[in-house]
Amino acid sequence: MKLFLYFITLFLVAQSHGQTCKEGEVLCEGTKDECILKEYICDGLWLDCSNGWDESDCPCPPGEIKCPNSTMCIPASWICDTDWDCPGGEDEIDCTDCPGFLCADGLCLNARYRCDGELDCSNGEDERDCPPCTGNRLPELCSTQLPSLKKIKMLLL
Ligand SMILES: [Ca+2]
Ligand SMILES: [Ca+2]
Ligand SMILES: [Ca+2]
Repeated sequence: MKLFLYFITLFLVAQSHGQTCKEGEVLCEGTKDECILKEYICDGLWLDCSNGWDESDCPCPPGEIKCPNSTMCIPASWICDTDWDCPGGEDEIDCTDCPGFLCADGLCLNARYRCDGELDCSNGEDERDCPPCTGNRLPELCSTQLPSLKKIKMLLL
C-alpha cells in the first residue's frame, strides 16, 4: 500500500511540474506555467508574458532601428536629430554633423539643453561658461548640480 501511495505521489508531482501549454501556445521562457498564444510573440504588445519575454527579442518594424543595450526601436530618422530617444542617448552619439552642442564624449545635444541648468553631457560641459543666471529663473534653479529631469524622464519611459 505504501508503495502504491508513493507512485501516486510521484505521478501527481510529475503532472504539476510537467506543465505543458495547449496546442498553439508557448511557455513564456523564465516562467513556470505562463502560456500565451504564439501570435502574441512580437506583436508589439508587451506583457502578454508577465516578464515581457514575448517582446524581448523581436526585430524592429521596417524603417526602425534597435537602440543599443535596449529592446527599444526608434525610427531611423530620429538618429542624430539632437533629441535623446534611446534610453542612454545612444542615438545621438558620434553624429558627425552636430547642429546643437557637442559634448566631449561625442553626444550631440539639442541647443536648448545648453545652459538649461541640467547636466546633459556626462561631464557637464553643456553647463560650463554659461552666462550668469538671469531672467525669471530662481537662483536655485541655476545650479548645475540638479539631477537632469530629462534623464529621469527617460528612465521612467
Ligand atoms: Ca506580445
Ligand atoms: Ca534622436
Ligand atoms: Ca544642459
